[in-house]
Amino acid sequence: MKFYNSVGPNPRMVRIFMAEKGVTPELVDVDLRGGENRQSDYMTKVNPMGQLPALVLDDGQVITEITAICEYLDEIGKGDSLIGKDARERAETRMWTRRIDLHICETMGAAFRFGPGLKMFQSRIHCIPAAAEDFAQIAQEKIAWLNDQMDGKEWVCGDRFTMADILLFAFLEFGANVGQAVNDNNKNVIAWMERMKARPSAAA
Ligand SMILES: N[C@@H](CCC(=O)N[C@@H](CS)C(=O)NCC(=O)O)C(=O)O
Repeated sequence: MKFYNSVGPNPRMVRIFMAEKGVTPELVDVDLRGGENRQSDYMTKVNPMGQLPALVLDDGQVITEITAICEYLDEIGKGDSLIGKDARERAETRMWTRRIDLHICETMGAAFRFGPGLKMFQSRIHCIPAAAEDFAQIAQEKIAWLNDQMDGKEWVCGDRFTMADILLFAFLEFGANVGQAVNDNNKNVIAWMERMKARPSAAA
């Protein structure tokens, strides 16, 4: 198995997931800043979306989109499932994962690509620089909403550590590095961040 890796929160999310599940594929580093992922070689052979990461199985099948990659790794990796042991748990994990993905990761990512990352992204995707600040604000509003939802909970899904935690963590740490740090008022999220940082997988 090969994992096409780069800088950025999406590959990191999967690296953390792999560390939790004891999966160690061969890593292939791709020069994202230099735009290697937008060259025809990568787009025709690996991911026609031109993004990272990508997981290439031994039979050549390519899996992209981080939550899909993690769903696959969850089934082949070691230990307890990070999605859930039954239909009810899996639905809960996917509900939170989708909420976090749509409302926090996507808005935070757009704020970065249209703002501080504009120079790199303007030749790659349709950018709306005037929307950067609004997307950053929406991300913060949703983090505040999530903070209320986290009251009394150890992890996003209560006492179960899941894929939803890993997704949120990778993006909130990314946000902190690009001018979108979590507001200090969000005490539940800040305390949860410390629990996440204490896990060995946070080094991935
Ligand atoms: N929806 C994709 C998002 C992947 C993504 O946006 N990856 C970023 C790296 S964090 C990327 O490839 N950026 C460079 C580019 O778009 O040229 C996923 O779930 O994997």
